[in-house]
Amino acid sequence: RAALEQMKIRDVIEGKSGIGGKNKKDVGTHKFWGTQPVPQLGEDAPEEDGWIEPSKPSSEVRQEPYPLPKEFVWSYVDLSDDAQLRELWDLLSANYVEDDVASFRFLYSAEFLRWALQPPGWIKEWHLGVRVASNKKLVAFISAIPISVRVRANLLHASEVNFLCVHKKLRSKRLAPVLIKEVTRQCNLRGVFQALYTVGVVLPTPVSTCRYNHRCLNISKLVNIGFTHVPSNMTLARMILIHKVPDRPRLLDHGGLREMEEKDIPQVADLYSRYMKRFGMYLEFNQDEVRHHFLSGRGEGPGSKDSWKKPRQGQVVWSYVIENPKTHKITDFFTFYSLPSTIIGHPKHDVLNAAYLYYYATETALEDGAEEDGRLKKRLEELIGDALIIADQSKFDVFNGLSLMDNVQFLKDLKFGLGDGLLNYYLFNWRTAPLAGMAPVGDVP
Ligand code: MYA
Repeated sequence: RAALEQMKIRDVIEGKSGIGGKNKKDVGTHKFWGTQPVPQLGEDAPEEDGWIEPSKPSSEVRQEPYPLPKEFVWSYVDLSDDAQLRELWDLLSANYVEDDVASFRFLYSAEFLRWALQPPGWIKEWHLGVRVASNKKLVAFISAIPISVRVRANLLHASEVNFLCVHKKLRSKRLAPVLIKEVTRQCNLRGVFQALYTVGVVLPTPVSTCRYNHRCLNISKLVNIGFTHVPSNMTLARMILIHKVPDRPRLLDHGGLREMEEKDIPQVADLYSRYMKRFGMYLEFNQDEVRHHFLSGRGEGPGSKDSWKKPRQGQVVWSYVIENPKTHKITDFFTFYSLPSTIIGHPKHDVLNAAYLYYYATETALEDGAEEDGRLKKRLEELIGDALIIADQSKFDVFNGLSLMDNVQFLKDLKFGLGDGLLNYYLFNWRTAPLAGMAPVGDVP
């Protein structure tokens, strides 16, 4: 069974499963996606990487917004304004992504939305809302943020599109294609002609497909809400025992583990970029972006030696480094973020507190032969094992990780279980052959 599970993970990262699953429509039935500059389903892998439609000067880009049905108007959502941030939160918390059987719905916090949508260089016209003309209620949204994404040999100045949402009462009216075309126009006006996005369903055409894996922490709650079940050969008590993690991070006392600080940014940025070169697709981060993604979402309150025990007020991201005490060199780091879900219609529990593994890097990966002789696996198990302990102390119920980067090295031995969810990665207006191991993108819907 173990071997089978491992094989499933491999199939997924190599793009063999997922694509062509139950969500696949026949080639040619995508009325909208069939008209867009994306590889169509069933197309052969390209011989060379490159754009599908050429870029054009902004004067040649359509100057007027795409028309909406007459009862709606376009509206930029200004997330620096608390009232508008609240409107977006209201829309998403009631209408955003749910699982297949509508048991859970993502519940992004307001702090998370600001963190995800206002990275360095964010553009106000890329936070695009649709309101009802008569009462100004926000009923749909789409966003883009600027990114530099490396895809094999090319560095693309692109956007990352996320938080596409149409109010439940307005579904299936072809509003989503209008939102996508308008955000494309807004990107084009800024000279951006490529985009990256992740979607649970299969559209034309994923560049890679990853599977979610879940490390259960709060077993009683997860069993109670139906997130997981007690296997027939086990009792609940035994399951709790098997999944118990230590109380204190193992690398804390002698291993050099501490919270990341401002002074670590240059070293973390350098380690990140050297480590990421191992993958076929990843985001390039400059130091400002490292600061934003790893430090700015940490909420209120000073850091303390014991902060691993307790989240701060409004904390979105948890970032830790390993510093060699003699040389002061940062040899490793790991980060994870908080993305709760509403538990729909449960009598006792209303929120699932989930942590998501975000970026990590280790010098060990860059040492000769470390992958082959098991050193990399051992180091990653130490690092991510401590991430699990910190998440457990911070009262997360579950810790999620995708089957990408070096994750397959540790997922099984750290007792992650395979989830049902797949996440498809897409590139807009860029052809490249399917990609296996790659880095996570921003946050994942
Ligand atoms: S992924 C998260 C998406 N959001 C949700 O799942 C929240 C809950 N669901 C909804 O709010 C609605 O169901 C949505 C669709 C809004 C998803 N991505 O208006 P419709 C195609 C792309 O009648 P609705 C995220 O945020 C569908 O195949 N296309 O449908 C990343 C069909 O086209 P075709 C999607 O259900 C978003 C058409 O839309 C998606 O009322 C990246 C039907 O339209 C989807 N998730 O609304 C967007 N779902 O007939 C692309 C359905 O051809 C960005 N569809 O099959 C592209 C890059 C743009 C920038 C380029 C810059 C250069």
